[in-house]
Amino acid sequence: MTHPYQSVPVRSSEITPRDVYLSRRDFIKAAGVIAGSVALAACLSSPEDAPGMTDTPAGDSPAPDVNRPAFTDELGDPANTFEEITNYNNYYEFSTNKEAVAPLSKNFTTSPWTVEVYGMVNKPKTFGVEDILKLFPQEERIYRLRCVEAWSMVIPWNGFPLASLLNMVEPTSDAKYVRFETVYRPEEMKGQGSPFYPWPYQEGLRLDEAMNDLTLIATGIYGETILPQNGAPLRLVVPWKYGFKSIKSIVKIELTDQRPNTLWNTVAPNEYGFYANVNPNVDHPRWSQASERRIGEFTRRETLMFNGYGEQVAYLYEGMDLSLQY
Ligand SMILES: Nc1nc2c(c(=O)[nH]1)N[C@H]1C(S)=C(S)[C@@H](COP(=O)(O)O)O[C@H]1N2
Ligand SMILES: [Mo]
Repeated sequence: MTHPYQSVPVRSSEITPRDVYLSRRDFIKAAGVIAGSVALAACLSSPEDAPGMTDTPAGDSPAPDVNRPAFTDELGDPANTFEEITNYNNYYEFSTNKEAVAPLSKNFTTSPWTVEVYGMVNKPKTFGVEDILKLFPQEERIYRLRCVEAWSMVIPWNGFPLASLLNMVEPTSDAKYVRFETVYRPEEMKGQGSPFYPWPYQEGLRLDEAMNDLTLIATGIYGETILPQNGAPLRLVVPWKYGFKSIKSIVKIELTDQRPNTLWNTVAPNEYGFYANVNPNVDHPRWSQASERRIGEFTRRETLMFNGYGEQVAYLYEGMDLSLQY
């Protein structure tokens, strides 16, 4: 086959095999980017690249990144490689160490799997993952993911708009919020043995946020079935909000008139709000949100309001004080 990553732009419909990313990974290892990024306890400690820390150990000279895929988002930002996306993960059910998540989640059971959609709906339904893949046409969406810890990636997801699934169960006029719940399986997810977190992981969106076309249920990455470390078999992706809103390995979706409690808001309400919209003007109490480190890059870049998706989502917050994340 032809090599898709030279100077030729790749159509997003073309699927890229993962082996072509391997050279990129070797490059990263050589440059010490992964090895040098200290994985601190994610959301509760300082950002993984606090001001003053550098990712590149002294002595390594930054080299031009020739292996960057030609896949780009709508801003022209190149996608991160499959290897980056699948080896640097926040997933506290497995580990608070980003590089340990991939090996620890390797044998996680993702089949059979069902998702129960219930609550304030006319047609509650429990979906098997195989039904979901048949019922909803899978699209490719290349989105930026901005973690609240001030690092980011560009990820080519495969999935479908959450709105398609919600429309099928018909929310009643009383429904105002959507609550999501991750599987609770402490035998397989050792992190769920930690008493410091209120397991299972929960998240929530306002119904209109959930219905926005950007809001995705992801089932794949780079055209491949999503791997356990990224939230297999299906996870939420809300690209204009901090990454912790994008809950992984969902088993329950509840329509409700009550604003859901979320794991991070419960653990540290003064640090992690319900809305959690990416906002460079509102600092985290312990670090700045004005800039971020794109995984694989050597200099920081400015963080964009709503992570660059303002045109699509600013209407949701008209009249709200955006300096309040709660
Ligand atoms: N169930 C669950 N979902 C989760 C998390 C988690 O620890 N558990 N971490 C969140 C955080 S903080 C981020 S930044 C993203 C990371 O997604 P990725 O590893 O696929 O890049 O997942 C989010 N979803
Ligand atoms: Mo995050």
